[in-house]
Amino acid sequence: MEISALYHRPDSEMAYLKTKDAFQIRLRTKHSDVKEVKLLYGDPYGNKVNEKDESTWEHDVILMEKTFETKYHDYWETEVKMPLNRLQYAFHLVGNDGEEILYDDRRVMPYTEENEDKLSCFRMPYLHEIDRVKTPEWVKKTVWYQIFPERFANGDKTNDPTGTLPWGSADPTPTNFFGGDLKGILDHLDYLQDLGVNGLYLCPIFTATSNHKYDTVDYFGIDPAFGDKETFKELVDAAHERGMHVMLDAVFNHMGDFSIQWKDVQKYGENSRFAKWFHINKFPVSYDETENAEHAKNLTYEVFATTPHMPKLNTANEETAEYLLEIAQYWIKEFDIDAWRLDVANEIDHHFWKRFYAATHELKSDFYVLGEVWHSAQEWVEQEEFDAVMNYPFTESIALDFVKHETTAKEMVSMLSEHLMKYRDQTNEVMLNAMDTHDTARLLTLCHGNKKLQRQTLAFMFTQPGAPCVYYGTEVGLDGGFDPGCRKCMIWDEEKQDHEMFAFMQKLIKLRKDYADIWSKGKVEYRNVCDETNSLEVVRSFDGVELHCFFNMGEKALEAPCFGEVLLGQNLKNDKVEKDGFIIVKK
Ligand code: ARE
Ligand code: CA
Repeated sequence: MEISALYHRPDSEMAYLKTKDAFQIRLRTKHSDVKEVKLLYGDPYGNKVNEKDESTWEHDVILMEKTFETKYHDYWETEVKMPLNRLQYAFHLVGNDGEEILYDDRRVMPYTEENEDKLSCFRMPYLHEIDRVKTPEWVKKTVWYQIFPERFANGDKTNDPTGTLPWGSADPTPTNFFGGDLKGILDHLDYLQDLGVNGLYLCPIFTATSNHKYDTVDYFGIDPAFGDKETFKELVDAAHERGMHVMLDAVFNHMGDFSIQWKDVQKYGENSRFAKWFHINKFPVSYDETENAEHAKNLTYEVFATTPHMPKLNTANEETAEYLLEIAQYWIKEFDIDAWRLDVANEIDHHFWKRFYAATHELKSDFYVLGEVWHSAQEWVEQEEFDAVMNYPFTESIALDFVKHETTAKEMVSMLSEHLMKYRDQTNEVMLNAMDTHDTARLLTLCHGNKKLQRQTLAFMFTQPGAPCVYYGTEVGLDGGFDPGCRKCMIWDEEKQDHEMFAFMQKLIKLRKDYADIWSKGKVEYRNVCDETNSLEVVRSFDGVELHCFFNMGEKALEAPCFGEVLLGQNLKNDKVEKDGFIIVKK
């Protein structure tokens, strides 16, 4: 047995309170190396002295289930309910080579009955509910719709900035405007309700100079080109009436260089009352228009990426932190928003995010905090900083096989499984899954216009743990390359809308909401994964119901009916679909 591949860590995603009385334990072993794993578990104070005056540990034994297999590892899981809120445990493994071992907190021993009484167990000293990672239930039933406000709908021409172009009259550029605003969103809530989405994720709406508003000038103001606070209040209230939640975009890593704070620093240098608000290397601050990595090295102050227009905020400075925390609370107290998406979240200090999480949850206990992190993010979600992150590593793995064919079905399943095992179940359940966003090329363009492939890929994503997010316009056939190409004006001309795609998305979203518990909380199994045909079956099961979904990602398979296509047919009769694609099995 490959003992060096064994991995377990208590009080992490490997051993945690899943619900207030169910304790989840995972063990990692080398792939295809171990035949059986038993968990020995019990009360740390469960030792008894037997008639021979020997101390024996009274414990229970439970067989662990192999739930995920990846290219290099197998994952074994079990759930234990403890009469007392404390637990110690160890693993008894049987290798395919017949070797039997005990694996505990300190060592590996050959398995013998005597050694069972010599265990130095892994320990969860006390399972405090207050320590449990909790995530908001409503997010598990949410299908998000991401809106780039400048390009969704122009509901009020009186607020159009100078130079606004006629809607959809030109390709988007980093600097042009088409007049999208909050009124445009408000006017189309019925449309969104008809589509079926129940979560609105808005890109930044506060006063800023660019068309994307990530260069904030005033966090307490609605950008005049987007409307005013009355309209925003009306929008949030109308969304709530429709059972929709509202998530705003908090851009706290940097401010725009037209902000009064940065203007003051430029004018007064180190005597500015905001001198400590930023990461300044040298006074006076100066920049020229060049935006390149080489230039960034010589900047007198730190910026987002390499753009001198986004000076980086010093969130470790008390006054700055208090200012940002006031903003975080203001939009909850005054407008009742339900969630914040945190821009460039991974580049702001953990200390600030802990304060931010506390400040938001002080006002709403089920508030949702979503970090924009494009890589593994255990350190933020395992403590009270983020509830989840934008699940790019997960969705990019899907695209690697489905869309780019750069990897095989088995490789994709390995990456998806590895990713799921990085997080507690309750965190996976509230991740935000998007095949495309305002920062990536649109899925339809990545599929080279192949709508069948696009539908299959979206359908697959909708069967996974995590709240799906539809990027505006996907449902009507909007395409587009990398930023700014992915920010085209929404298509409102019914003649130009893809109505078949709209109907498909409506059914996919309805299916997701009809079986919300299974998709979000259900057990995940990837079965019949076949590299030759590039196909697989996803089985999701919860509370006695199993959903079997079949996917073909191969070239020829695009002709075969698949889960995505079946949805169009909607042949779900008597628990059995006539066509290959989607079968409901009730135990
Ligand atoms: C745009 C162009 C740039 C150009 C710049 C010129 O994309 O190529 O240099 O304009 O001004 C906002 C605007 C963008 C703008 C950017 C800079 O929306 O249009 O860029 O400001 O002015 C990384 C970060 C991630 C960040 C992306 C963009 O980790 O946090 O880069 N995403 C957020 C927002 C953006 C926003 C900003 C940050 C700035 O979502 O919309 O940009 O507030 C890999 C890496 C990731 C990387 C990702 C995308 O996957 O792993 O770390 O994300 O690629 O590049
Ligand atoms: Ca407008």
